[in-house]
Amino acid sequence: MIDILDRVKNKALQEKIVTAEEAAAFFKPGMNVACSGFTASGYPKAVPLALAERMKKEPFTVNIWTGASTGPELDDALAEVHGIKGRLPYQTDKILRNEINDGSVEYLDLHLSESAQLGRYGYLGKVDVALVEVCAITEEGNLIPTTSLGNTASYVQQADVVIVEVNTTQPLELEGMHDVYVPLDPPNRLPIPIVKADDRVGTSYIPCTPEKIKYIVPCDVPDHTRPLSAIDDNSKKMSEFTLEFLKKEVAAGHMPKNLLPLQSGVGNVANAVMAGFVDSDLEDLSVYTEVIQDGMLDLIDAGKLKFASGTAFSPSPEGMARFYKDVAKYKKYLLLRPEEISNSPEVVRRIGVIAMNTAIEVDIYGNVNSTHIAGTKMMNGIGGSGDFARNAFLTIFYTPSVAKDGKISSVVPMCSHIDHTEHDVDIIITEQGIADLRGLAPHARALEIINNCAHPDYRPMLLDYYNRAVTATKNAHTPHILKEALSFHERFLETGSMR
Ligand code: 0RQ
Repeated sequence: MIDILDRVKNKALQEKIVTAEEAAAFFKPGMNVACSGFTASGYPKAVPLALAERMKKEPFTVNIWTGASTGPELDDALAEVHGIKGRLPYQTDKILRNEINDGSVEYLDLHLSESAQLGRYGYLGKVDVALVEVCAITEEGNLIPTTSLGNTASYVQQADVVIVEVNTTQPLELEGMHDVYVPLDPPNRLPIPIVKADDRVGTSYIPCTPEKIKYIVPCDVPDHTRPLSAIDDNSKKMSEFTLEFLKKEVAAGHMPKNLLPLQSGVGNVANAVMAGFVDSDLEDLSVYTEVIQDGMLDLIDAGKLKFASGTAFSPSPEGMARFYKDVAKYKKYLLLRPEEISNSPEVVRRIGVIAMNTAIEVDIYGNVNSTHIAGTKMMNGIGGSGDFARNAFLTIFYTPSVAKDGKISSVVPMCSHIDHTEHDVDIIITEQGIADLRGLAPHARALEIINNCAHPDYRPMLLDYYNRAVTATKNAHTPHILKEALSFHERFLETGSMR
């Protein structure tokens, strides 16, 4: 108890300390619950776990808004008791995914940079309660965030009622690692004055008043971040292609020797690409991204990182332990911002980000599907990939050329769902090679993608489709045979293989 009293600096607020069960009793069916959290970092844990217990005895549902995906104590626990009615703006949880795909959860898959603004305008309904994890509460009632910022500042701003979880496993040294800036809404919005990754433009806390705080709940459950998986051969090849390509860009004078600020997605390929940077002779790198992972700590330790700005700090459990051991050292290089700022199209375009994200499938003209399996089943969501892809200086998408043991080609005639259009995509990289689409019209794009990125097992089928489409359309601008454009997917659904 001593620890939590140290962390709640306002004496009057200490009266509001309750158990997770007492706080969970506050929730009513249909409430919009706006939570902190982005990836498995900085999300509330004790109250959702207690709420899930309550829902087991007394079934009801609420709507859960967050920054992005969260950890199992929130999404998994509530989905398991069928406690989620609506969910936004991103998720990665298996149970929740099944409920989204069987129609029992209504999922709003939103560009992350826009989700806070949609909330502020009331398009999503009213925030009934903001449920946020913090490190500490200041004398004034302001909130010191933990390992992510996400949409928390905007949710707290909108809420009349705030329930705060003070997580005693999060070190107090996290204070100072955040830069909280919530833009004004149009027509009063001003330029966001960030011109490089380490620029600070806001406060180190989330503004809040003691009156808004309804309950304070101690929590001793740590972030449940994901372990790193071993880098597979395909991801390693894609990482090597990336490094070779970026070196050529430097040699051609398209970017400085230390590149431009990097954004990388999450997952196997992203980890491999970051590992490639650590092993390279590149120096003085800067990162303007969403999720800061182990690779950034490795870059710091290797003396190659100037600065990394993100909205979530989400390394593996080993990476988190490494960070907690020396917060003071790593803090000099890392900063967390609201996702409205980390993913801001204005900033991403200004500073010239190199965006590196993973696709589910790409088509022969360079359209990208990041979200849907066979056009219908939601995987995770668009996340921040669209914020970066459209606005980056250089937009790279990765995918292994085949999925499901070669039964699926990730290069298809036409994507079964499109998240990023051909206009947004500069480079496609698979383990087969790299397609540079910049300056190419559709016919040349198709040949570049098929010849460099498709798996040899599928290359002849894709070339055959393209050639027949050229003939059938008499050389039209973007040749397609519409009744065959999804034939690869149909064949997979009927026979279990695209071959
Ligand atoms: O299925 O889970 O059953 O094994 O899709 O694919 O290869 O494990 O790759 O974990 O990196 O995820 C695009 C989903 C890739 C992710 C996506 C199947 C495959 C596997 C996962 P299993 P992998 P990853 C930053 C930016 C959108 C959001 C984003 C994502 C599963 O990167 O969600 O970019 N991106 N955010 O077998 C059928 C295909 C398939 C396929 C793969 N063509 N057809 N199944 N799979 N390709 C982060 C944030 O915004 C927070």
